[in-house]
Amino acid sequence: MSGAEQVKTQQKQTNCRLCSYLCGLKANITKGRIAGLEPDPERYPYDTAIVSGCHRFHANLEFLEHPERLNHPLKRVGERGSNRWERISWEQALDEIAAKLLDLRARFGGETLATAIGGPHTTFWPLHRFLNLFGSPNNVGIGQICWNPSIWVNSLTFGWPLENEVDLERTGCLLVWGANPAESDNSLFWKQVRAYRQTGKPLVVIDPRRTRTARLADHWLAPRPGSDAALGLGLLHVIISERLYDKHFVADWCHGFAELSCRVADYTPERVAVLTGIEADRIIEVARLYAGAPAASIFHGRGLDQLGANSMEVHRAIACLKAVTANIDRPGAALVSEGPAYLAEIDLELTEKLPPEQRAKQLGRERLQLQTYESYEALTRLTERHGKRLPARYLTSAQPNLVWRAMLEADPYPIRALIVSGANPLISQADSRLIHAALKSLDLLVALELFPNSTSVLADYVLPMAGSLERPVLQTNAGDADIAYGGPAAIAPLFERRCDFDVWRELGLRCGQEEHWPWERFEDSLNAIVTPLGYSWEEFCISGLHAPPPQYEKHLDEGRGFATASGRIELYSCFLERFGADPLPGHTPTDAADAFPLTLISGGRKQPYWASSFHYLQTLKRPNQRPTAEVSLSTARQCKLHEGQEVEVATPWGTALFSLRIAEMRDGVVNVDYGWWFPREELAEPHLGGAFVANANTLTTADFASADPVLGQWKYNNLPCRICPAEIQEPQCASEEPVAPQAKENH
Ligand SMILES: Nc1nc2c(c(=O)[nH]1)N[C@H]1C(S)=C(S)[C@@H](COP(=O)(O)OP(=O)(O)OC[C@H]3O[C@@H](n4cnc5c(=O)[nH]c(N)nc54)[C@H](O)[C@@H]3O)O[C@H]1N2
Ligand SMILES: Nc1nc2c(c(=O)[nH]1)N[C@H]1C(S)=C(S)[C@@H](COP(=O)(O)OP(=O)(O)OC[C@H]3O[C@@H](n4cnc5c(=O)[nH]c(N)nc54)[C@H](O)[C@@H]3O)O[C@H]1N2
Ligand code: SF4
Ligand SMILES: [Mo]
Repeated sequence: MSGAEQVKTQQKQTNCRLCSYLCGLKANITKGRIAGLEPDPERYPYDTAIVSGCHRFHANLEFLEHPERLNHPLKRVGERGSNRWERISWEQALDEIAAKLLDLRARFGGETLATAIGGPHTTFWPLHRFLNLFGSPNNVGIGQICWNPSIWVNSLTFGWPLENEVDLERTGCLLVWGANPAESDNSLFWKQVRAYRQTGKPLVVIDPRRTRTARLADHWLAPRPGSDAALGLGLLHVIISERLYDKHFVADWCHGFAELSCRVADYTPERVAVLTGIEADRIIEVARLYAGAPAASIFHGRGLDQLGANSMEVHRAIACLKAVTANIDRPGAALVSEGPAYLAEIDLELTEKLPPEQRAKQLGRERLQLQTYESYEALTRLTERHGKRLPARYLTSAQPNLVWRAMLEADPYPIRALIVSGANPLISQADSRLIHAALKSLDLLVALELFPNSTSVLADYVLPMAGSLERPVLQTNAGDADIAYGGPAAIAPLFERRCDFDVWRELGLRCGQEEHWPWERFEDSLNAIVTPLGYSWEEFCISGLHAPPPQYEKHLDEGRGFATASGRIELYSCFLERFGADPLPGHTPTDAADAFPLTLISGGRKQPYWASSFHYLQTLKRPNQRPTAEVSLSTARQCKLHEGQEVEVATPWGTALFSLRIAEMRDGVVNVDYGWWFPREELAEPHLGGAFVANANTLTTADFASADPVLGQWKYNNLPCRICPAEIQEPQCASEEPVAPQAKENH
């Protein structure tokens, strides 16, 4: 580098924001532009090889400057979905949206506005703050099928959520259950799992597919999808009947051991073998391994959160497994998290400002047992004994199917407006066709987005958001632990892009919420969040991490115990009983459907994509990567299908097309990729970027009537399906490059 160039180049700390790890980076900035990026060895994940080995890290600059990025506010000029827009100013966009919202609220009440969010792409408390102050209980999230079951279960069993991150150095046995960190993590945790395995300690992977994670294991159990709760009860049966549990810990700290023993008495290994398809001996072996280790851990994932009624059940069984073996709050075992020492999300989202009469309008509350404001408040009264409060946002989020139906049918009241932020519901929420009809019926649809997509093309206004490197980031684990990490933007947002915070604040100011938006800039609010820790946002950014060392056996502190009604770990849950749900873990068998003899898993993750994100990026394009449906060799033979063939997967709710891949997995199971659409194809109606071609969610439903009443839980896994050769169809391409799976070219 020449001397002149050195003067001009400035190095700045920043973070990658292309997944929720927020890896620490250093940006080399020349003339206000990022000339290059490198991993920062001083900050998470403290290992430059991990960041360099991440495909998405290398896509950051393409992501920042991609020609398709949204750079200016857009207003629809043609028919909804015609993809014809005019560029307008921010002032005009915000004034018009706020005026429309106020008009709709005057006519239909605050509940007429819904919001839709997705995974942790952005900071969501500003959205909730706006929505609560506006007076609506209608946020559609992904909580129910991503974390909520375990957050609810651990809170009502142990008095607060457990950390899912595992202390791999000190654990003596690791169960990875319904998760595939080889594809979904691919960062520090996956590296630690591999290092753990090299020590020779046992690794059990419970997954119908022999994933890369399962290939690392010395024990791979492949249950029938949806039978995990039965497996959990079977493991408990062995541990209790062989007296492998920790007698002292159970006597001192567990409530309802006799009732649990009674419940699991029927779940003999032989019976569980029939229910799960796993041999009885292997169930016994894993139970002994887990209970016999000095400290053992269970890491669980979305495979268990997306099973309808069985999601709560399996998490209840897992909580009981941890409790009876005393694998709680000890090194190498599950840790009861602390509450945040910084300004907690619950104090930022202002749920207490949502008036009781508006809470009462929560859809489906008469049927739901948990996932209501009433249950949330009852839980909070317990956790407050330990001075902790969970954010309400995901424990009360609306059941999506009821929201889409209220848009279409105005029943029980009309929902006329939707603001989508950090989500692509047409692709990632269940029942894409229903969602499509619902979005088309609205008076106002606004998308806060980085790239045009199948949802945003249906909007009235599209607002351009700042993304990775352009905005500061702070991840607070959804407010359930005393951990925070993040860092500053490398550069100011390009073009007219803005942070999500700015949009919610500006809308708030226009909707009479002035007194509740004291911070002018996003950074000011971040400063307020970290101030209780004793430093400023700028000082926080130096290490970018607040993670005090774990405290163990906190229940032993004078008079503390667990924050439950009994003060002990509730194997038998007084809380569930109070709300009319089964107080003990159980198992709900799946009904067989003759016309759909196979079982669908809709959404095993794959690198380098993240749900529907990143399909624009050339840096991430992999030769031959296409949306696939995977089956075992024997299932392929039975269905007379071969590798690479175009296949149609059908469920009672719809069909989608994939390329067939033969994989090592349970017979009779089909796993399809999720998140697929084709940004290079026609985005206007009716094609919508191929939103109905290879979209796993045309195969799913969140129908409330058949959802589990505890959380309103629907299924993405364990769905009835069939598979057959696809009719070859003509691709519908807007560009030269044909990419849909029907096309023979590779993606
Ligand atoms: N069939 C099936 N469906 C599933 C799942 C499954 O396993 N199977 N998994 C579910 C799970 S666990 C999840 S978390 C969801 C994920 O679903 P979503 O969270 O909806 O994920 P994406 O489809 O990637 O959409 C995220 C959108 O946010 C935009 N975005 C990124 N950063 C920002 C930002 O800073 N601000 C704003 N405003 N927008 C931003 C991206 O451009 C992208 O369009 O999908 C769920 N759906
Ligand atoms: N590359 C990539 N990484 C991601 C994402 C992404 O879209 N792409 N999404 C992010 C998000 S939103 C999340 S929530 C996490 C999820 O992280 P993970 O939970 O690790 O993700 P999945 O790949 O869905 O893993 C679930 C596993 O459960 C298995 N499974 C399915 N049904 C069952 C069942 O009935 N029983 C059992 N025991 N197993 C079952 C599936 O075969 C699959 O291997 O990943 C995050 N990371
Ligand atoms: S995409 Fe890769 S580099 Fe970026 S935060 Fe995630 S793991 Fe880190
Ligand atoms: Mo998720």
